[in-house]
Amino acid sequence: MRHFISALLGTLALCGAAHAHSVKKDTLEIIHPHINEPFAGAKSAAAYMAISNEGAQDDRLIGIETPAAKKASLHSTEHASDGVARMTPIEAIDIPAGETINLEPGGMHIMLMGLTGPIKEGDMVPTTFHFEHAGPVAVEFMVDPADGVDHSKMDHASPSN
Ligand SMILES: [Cu+2]
Repeated sequence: MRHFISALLGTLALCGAAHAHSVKKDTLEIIHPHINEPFAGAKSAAAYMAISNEGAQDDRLIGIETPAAKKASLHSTEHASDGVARMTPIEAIDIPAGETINLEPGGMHIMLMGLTGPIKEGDMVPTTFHFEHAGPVAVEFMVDPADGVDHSKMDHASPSN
């Protein structure tokens, strides 16, 4: 199946390893970076993955760029006492040595805001991750089936989101 998708998207391929489910740079591994297909017309989408650091040095994810959105932000989710989950922008995501950090629904995630075009299941969305120590890493988000959550309607702490 992966080969079939790769063949379809061959013209978009940036490099040979880009369609694998994980991306390695030095001792960092970004595992299954993905977006669930957003609703048609959605202005934003959330991306999830796990990032493991098998090295001896702590690292931090400090930013993401993608042509698929006007802005990509790092978000945490805080669960208030009223039961409402609110997402707030964070400066960086720490990836301590020897640990695996999960970016998942209800927790930290990457928010693509101001989508520049439709994102459909099966697409590969190109991005560049910036790590404090490992530097820039080319990563593609795989677009998985819709999860039924209209992320754009979730409560964001900042009105500019
Ligand atoms: Cu968010």
